[in-house]
Amino acid sequence: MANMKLMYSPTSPYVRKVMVLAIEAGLDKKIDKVTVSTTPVAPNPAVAKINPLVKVPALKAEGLDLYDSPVICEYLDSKHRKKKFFPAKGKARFNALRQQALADGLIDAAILLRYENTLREEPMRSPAWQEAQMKKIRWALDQMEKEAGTLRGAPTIGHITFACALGYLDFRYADEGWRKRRKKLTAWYDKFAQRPSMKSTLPPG
Ligand SMILES: N[C@@H](CCC(=O)N[C@@H](CS)C(=O)NCC(=O)O)C(=O)O
Repeated sequence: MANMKLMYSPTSPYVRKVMVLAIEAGLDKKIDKVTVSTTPVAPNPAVAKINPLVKVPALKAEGLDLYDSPVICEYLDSKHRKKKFFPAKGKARFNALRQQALADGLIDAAILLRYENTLREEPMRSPAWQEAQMKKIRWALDQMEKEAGTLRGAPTIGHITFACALGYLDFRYADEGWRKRRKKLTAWYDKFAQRPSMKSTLPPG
């Protein structure tokens, strides 16, 4: 298989999901990373060529243009012979997909909030809207704490997405102190974060 081309940003938690899975699967050497910057107010034409939604990650592989992170992760999972990160069927599969959706949803709220705080002009910002996004983050965290005791065994896409979401909160929302009153999730994350795939994809700074 020829090398794949990944539209990449070192600060994107969705890109991090893709890279963590690629490293865990032993596929990272097959990925050429193209570092790009793209935001809703400054869409990057090079990203638009692959993903009309102009978001990263976007992957070019075997003549396919692939986005978004769940699709790219599932594609990569189909390209290795180790234990799969997407369970093949049954409850295990749908639980892992739901956990991915839960943690992706947390990231979505965190990113929207960051765009509001950094890209939208001050007079247009809405405290009620900001608070609503923050509530989603906290509710998602509470659910993740409830599930932390079940996160054992070989990592799934659910585990990887939980970890990337929590890593993003450490990176951009350290003041939120998500670890407070979430002891099980903290213990699970602190261990998972020691994996080489997590350590080598830490966002800069
Ligand atoms: N659902 C997408 C979300 C991707 C996303 O929002 N990426 C951000 C960077 S962290 C982005 O490219 N934003 C640019 C924009 O929203 O225009 C995924 O899972 O890949």
